[in-house]
Formats: sequence, C-alpha cells, structure tokens
Amino acid sequence: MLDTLSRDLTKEQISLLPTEEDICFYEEHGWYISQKVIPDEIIDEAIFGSERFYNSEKDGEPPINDGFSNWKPEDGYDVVRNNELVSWQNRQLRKLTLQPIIGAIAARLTRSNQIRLLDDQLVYKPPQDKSGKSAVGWHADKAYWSTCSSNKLITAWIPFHDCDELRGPLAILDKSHKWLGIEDTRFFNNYKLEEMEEKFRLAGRQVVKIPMELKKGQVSFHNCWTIHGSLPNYSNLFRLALAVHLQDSDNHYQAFWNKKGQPIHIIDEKLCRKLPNGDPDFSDPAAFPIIWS
Ligand SMILES: O=C(O)CCC(=O)C(=O)O
Repeated sequence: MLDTLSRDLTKEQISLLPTEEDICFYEEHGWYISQKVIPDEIIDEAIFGSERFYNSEKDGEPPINDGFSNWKPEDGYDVVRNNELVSWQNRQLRKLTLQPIIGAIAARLTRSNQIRLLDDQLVYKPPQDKSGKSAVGWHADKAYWSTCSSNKLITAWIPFHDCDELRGPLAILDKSHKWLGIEDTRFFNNYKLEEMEEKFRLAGRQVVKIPMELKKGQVSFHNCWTIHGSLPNYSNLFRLALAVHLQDSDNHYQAFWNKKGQPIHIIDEKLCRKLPNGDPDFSDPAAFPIIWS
C-alpha cells in the first residue's frame, strides 16, 4: 500500500460537515456542494501527481491491466483523457482520494457509519474546445455498477482548480435519481448532451441542468442514480478533476444478469479477494480502503 492517513478530523473540518438540512437537500436533489474542504497543498500535490502520471511515472499498479478506461500518451494529448484506478498508480492522487473529510461528508450524506473506496477516475479536458466534443455524456454511475447491491453509492467530484461553467464542470440533472427506468443510462462517451436532454424531455422528464461551479477545494457529491455528465471546456485553460467513487458500509456483491440473460461483471470484482462462497468481497481493505468509519 502506498500510504495511509489518520482518520481524525480537526474541529475546523468537523464544522464543515453537512448539516441535517444539507443531508435532506442531498436526499431530495441527489447532489450536494461542500464548502472548501480540501487544502490547496493537497490539491497542488495531486496536480504534481497527475503530471507524473501523465509522464508515465508510476508508484504502483492495479491487479488488472485491461477492462478499464486508461488513456495513454499514444492516444494523443489534445483529447479527453479518462484514467480509472489512478489511486493504485500514483501516491499523490491516492493521498487526495483517501482524504478522511471526503469520507466523512459522504458518510453524513448517505447516513452510513462507514465509507470505503470503490474506484476512482481522473478526467482531463484540453482547453479551447470549439466542437463540444470534450463534454462527458449523461450517465448514472449505478448503471455501470450493477453488481453492487447498494443504492447509496456516492461519488465525490474534485476539480483541481476553480471551475466555472466555461471550464467543463460536472453537470447534474436535478432530482434525476428519483426518475424511473434509468437503469441503462450509460452514455459517458456520448458528448451530444442536448440531444440526450431532448430525449429525456420527450419521455416526460423535467430536465433541470445544474453545472457544479466550484472553487478550488470545494467538492461536489452525487448519488449513484443521479444522472450527470460534464460540459465542454470552452476556456483557455485545461480542466482537470478527480472523481472518487465511494461505497457505504452495506454495499456487497450481487449477481446480475442483463435483459438478455447474460451475466454482468464490473472491474471492481477483479480488484479484490473472494468471500468463502466465491463472491467478490467488496469490503476487502486491500482493494477498497476504509476512508471513514
Ligand atoms: O470529470 C468529469 O468530467 C466526469 C466525471 C464523472 O462522470 C463523475 O464524477 O462521475
């Protein structure tokens, strides 16, 4: 393991945790924006870590080498770079991923007594996108995690700089975690956001799109069923952010078959040890460290 962190929060950090009103807002809307909770030094270290990562300097390896998004220099630099499992590979990004305050906020929002890592994703967008192709398409994270039993899985999205509407922020469809029939909303790679929005409207949904405009150090959180994507980066600066996908204490493996009766598997099953019955153990601390308890 690369490094571990103290689970203690300072008094000041405790004062930054969501209130009961914030939790009710999260439950109603499917998202929440924190105060500035990550110190600049930790983010600056993560920026340094991302530069090392993009220069192919690695501190570790995940136990699998395919089946996940893994941008490489040969894919070109002037594209959206999506790299999953970076916390296995880079110590500075791991340090940011495992910040206890992130787990503590997630625990409050999900009313859980423990938060474990599930996986993570570093997403870079080049500047000056004129085509709109740097948008990330509408999707619900849980639509990709069918073999996770919990509906309380939650994602923390951490931009590495101030991120206004023009710099490609995450965008949320308000209250969409309550929509029915969204089990197959897996359009991460479809940058045509408006086209999809029109389809949602035609299906009778009320589409309220909210960009997560954050200052450096703020973090947004969304429920695993909340439909989200991210806007194109029209600004003159790159956009860089880490998505930390988190499990509440109840989450465990569940077998899942798609509508055609085919068994579905997710990469996380290959990261961890097995339970005595042969199922993947989604509480294996070597793969899914406890971030907050
Ligand atoms: O960073 C992005 O643009 C997309 C991230 C995302 O889809 C997520 O946080 O779940």
